[in-house]
Amino acid sequence: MKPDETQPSGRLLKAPESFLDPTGVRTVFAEGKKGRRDFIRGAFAAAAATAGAVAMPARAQQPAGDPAILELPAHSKGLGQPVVTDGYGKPSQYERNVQRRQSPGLTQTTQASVSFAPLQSLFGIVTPSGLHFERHHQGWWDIDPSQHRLMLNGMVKTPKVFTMDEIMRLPSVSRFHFIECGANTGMEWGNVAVPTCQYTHGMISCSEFTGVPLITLLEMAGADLVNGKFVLAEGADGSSMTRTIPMSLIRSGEVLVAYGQNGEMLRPEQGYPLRLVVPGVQGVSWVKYLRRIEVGDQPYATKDEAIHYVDLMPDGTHRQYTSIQEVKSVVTTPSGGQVLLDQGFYNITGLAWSGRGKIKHVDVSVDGGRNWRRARLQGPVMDKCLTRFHLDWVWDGKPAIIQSRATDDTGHVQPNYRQLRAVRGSRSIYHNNAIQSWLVQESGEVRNVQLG
Ligand SMILES: Nc1nc2c(c(=O)[nH]1)N[C@H]1C(S)=C(S)[C@@H](COP(=O)(O)O)O[C@H]1N2
Ligand SMILES: [Mo]
Repeated sequence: MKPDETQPSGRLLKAPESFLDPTGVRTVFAEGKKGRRDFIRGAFAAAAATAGAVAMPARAQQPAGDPAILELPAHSKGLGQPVVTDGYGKPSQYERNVQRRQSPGLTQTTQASVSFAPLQSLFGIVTPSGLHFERHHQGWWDIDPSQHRLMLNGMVKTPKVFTMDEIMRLPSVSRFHFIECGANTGMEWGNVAVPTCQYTHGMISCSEFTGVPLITLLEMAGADLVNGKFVLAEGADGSSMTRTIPMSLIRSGEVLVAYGQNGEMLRPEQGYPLRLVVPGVQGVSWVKYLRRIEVGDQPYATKDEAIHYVDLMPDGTHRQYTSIQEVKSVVTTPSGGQVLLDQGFYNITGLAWSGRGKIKHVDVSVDGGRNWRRARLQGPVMDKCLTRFHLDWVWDGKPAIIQSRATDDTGHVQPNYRQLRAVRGSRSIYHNNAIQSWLVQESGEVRNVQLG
């Protein structure tokens, strides 16, 4: 085969660092075509200019903007810090304000049991593990993984007890999914307008989870996958969290026995060393500190699904096992508590998700729902995962009501409050997926408002 003449010969190719040596660069590309040579010469000229960056341009050539750019700060002149070898990397000291927090809308108890993720400060779709929302029914634990065990029993041929080592040597998968507490946005049912999107929607987070499909473990134990229609998942903490999971979800391979979160082991707050990942289903079913899976032929109606996580309907009945988190979205900027400093361009951005599948589209209104524009979805758009959306907006300084309305690929559309209340009444706690409204006031201050 004739060698590609536009490419330099591999034999002569130097390591990238030698590109600072002009003779080296010329030798390497001597055989190349003119265009390529010119490009490299240009790049080299740019590199030389950068190397001489300490020689600042004269003031007369200075571009528009902050003149302080010409003053070299201490960090450009001195020796920086050594590598961090003695600990775990931390965010910048200037990001101290980005924290999970307790809601001002909840009764403060002696031991807090919910913290909300700062959605307004996050980019993309992944929640940094240290900012993942928390919900503990009986506090969290840092369990010794060498002591932790997972038992499989019930309708299985061979009841089994797994150690962490035994689980972690099995074939694993990694998948991005959101987890949302069924009570997320629950305060808004009662028209309690908590101030920021951290408190309205911050009981949601999204991570890459790594683990073993539960179906693999069930098959190893010889589970009866014909008559076994449900499993019971049980946690090892004092709340003895127990939830029924339908076998239909497990058979698809979606439900994971997970130990990994964003490339490392789960955080203790998230159930270290083992948690159930039940994509699309409300957070309570994602049992943390997972210690037991029992296979059965009917739902278990445990305390955690008989008293809690039931929906009070307008006729006074309770709806049970409504576990899917329906299509929902929220604008995270501009959002409650933020201030627009000036008129002009703003990037409206937010998050959308559906427990039924992928986000198909998101519409955004800046006039309280009269007109809608299609937002740009930022890839990747994944199944039962947060999706980031954006919309260009020029604020004219007048009051504006910003809303987002998501549609998923099963055709479900996020309702407004009037539509939601018509079906669900106003005394519920769980599964509020109504359209959120943020009022941008003339002052630029953004407030949480509810449109009827
Ligand atoms: N063992 C155990 N699992 C649990 C809980 C718990 O208190 N104990 N809380 C549940 C609830 S209500 C939710 S919303 C999620 C919260 O998960 P996170 O704390 O990782 O955000 O975990 C669920 N799994
Ligand atoms: Mo929850």
